[in-house]
Amino acid sequence: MTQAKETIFSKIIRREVPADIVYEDDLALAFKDVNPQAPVHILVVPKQPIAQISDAESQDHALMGHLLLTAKRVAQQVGLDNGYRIVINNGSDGGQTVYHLHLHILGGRQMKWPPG
Ligand code: DGP
Repeated sequence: MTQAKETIFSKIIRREVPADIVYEDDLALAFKDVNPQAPVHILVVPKQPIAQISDAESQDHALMGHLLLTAKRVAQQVGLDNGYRIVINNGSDGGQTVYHLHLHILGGRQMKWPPG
């Protein structure tokens, strides 16, 4: 695993920058996206700063599973009973802008396919 450089998400995790936090455990934090693309738009981040999914290695196996299950749990918690989308943008072509791995939970409207 390549250690990520410090990003705004590390500051949110340390509570140095405010965010609307909806879930926290030992390994992960979930908070509302500052620029929502759907009525519900929440980010799930590992507290350990992995830059992007393409940097994750076999030793991160359990953490990757935990992040997915956390996204499911948070979606349930906020009442996305009609469905939702989980997105991971990876790298420049993937549209990633913050290089601290994060899962987007998008919901509260009908999603389109293919995505832009
Ligand atoms: P991505 O493009 O996948 O790297 O998504 C980064 C997301 O992070 C983007 O949807 C906006 C969100 N974001 C960026 N800075 C902040 C911040 O300071 N606070 C919060 N809550 N979200 C942020």
